[in-house]
Amino acid sequence: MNDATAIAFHDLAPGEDNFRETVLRGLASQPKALPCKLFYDARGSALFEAICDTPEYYLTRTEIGILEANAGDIAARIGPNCRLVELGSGASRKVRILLQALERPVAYVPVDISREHLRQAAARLAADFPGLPVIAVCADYTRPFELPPLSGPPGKTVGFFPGSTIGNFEPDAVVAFLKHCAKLLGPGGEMLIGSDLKKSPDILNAAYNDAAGTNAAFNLNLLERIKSELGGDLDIDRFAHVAFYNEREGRIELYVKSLADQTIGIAGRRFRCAAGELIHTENSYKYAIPEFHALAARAGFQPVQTWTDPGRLFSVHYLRLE
Ligand code: AVI
Repeated sequence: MNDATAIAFHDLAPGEDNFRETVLRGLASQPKALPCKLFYDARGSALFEAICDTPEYYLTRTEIGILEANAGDIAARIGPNCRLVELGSGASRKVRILLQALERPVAYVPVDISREHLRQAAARLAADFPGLPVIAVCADYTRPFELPPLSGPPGKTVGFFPGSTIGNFEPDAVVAFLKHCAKLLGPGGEMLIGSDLKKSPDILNAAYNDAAGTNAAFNLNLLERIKSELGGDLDIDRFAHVAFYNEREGRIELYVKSLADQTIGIAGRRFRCAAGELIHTENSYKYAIPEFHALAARAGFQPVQTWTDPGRLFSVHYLRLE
């Protein structure tokens, strides 16, 4: 490691997902469904950042407010000399609130699949926290991987998973993911996880249908990707963004809706879409606090403390492996 920058980069060479195969499989399935991880090309990632700034999407600013208001409390829970491992670290923004409050953190370990993004975010963070070793790991955090050895004085290894990204997993996949985090962090592992709460459908529906159309652009960008990367033969104007809260399932569901009888052509194959047909693109689960605790318990994690905002819009959970 170079002391001037204090950055190490471990490239676990995550396999590229095959966009074409995933799209062909999703459009051939009945009902049609495309996985939400396909949203995040460069434009999709920028559109998601823009969603976070819309007045209707309360999640990001509320979670930041919770972290800021309770940073001292969280830091006291974590204690001195921790190794903080952020899963899907992206721009590494929210973690700064924690790093400022923590007592002598031994290392910050951002884990992300996007190599260049990770390199740049790690460099920016190391520059802003001189003396803090930043050990970047390029890996697909949804699949099993191992952390590099993290030396230094004894302290906890704590996983950080903000943003309610956990809500984009199906509940069984949450349990599988937390079990894999348990293995990654080792005995006594602890986690800090942001999770959106159940609330009035009006607030939820507005968050995913902002007036400026940012969610719509984000969702329809998947069709833009199919057009530009796969030479897809389709007319984006004949599809619309649909998002609504399914109260029975406790989740926002996102779809692109076909506005006409039409076909999508890709690589010599044609997929018929009926007028009104929905192509599923994402679920975003909302958990009441006891529901989230019950899911975590299925993976062996016990709740230690949960923080919310005064409006009880969002929750941040501190969990410990039992
Ligand atoms: C990344 N994830 C937590 C967002 C969410 O709220 O489920 C993705 C998103 N989809 C539409 N708007 C934002």
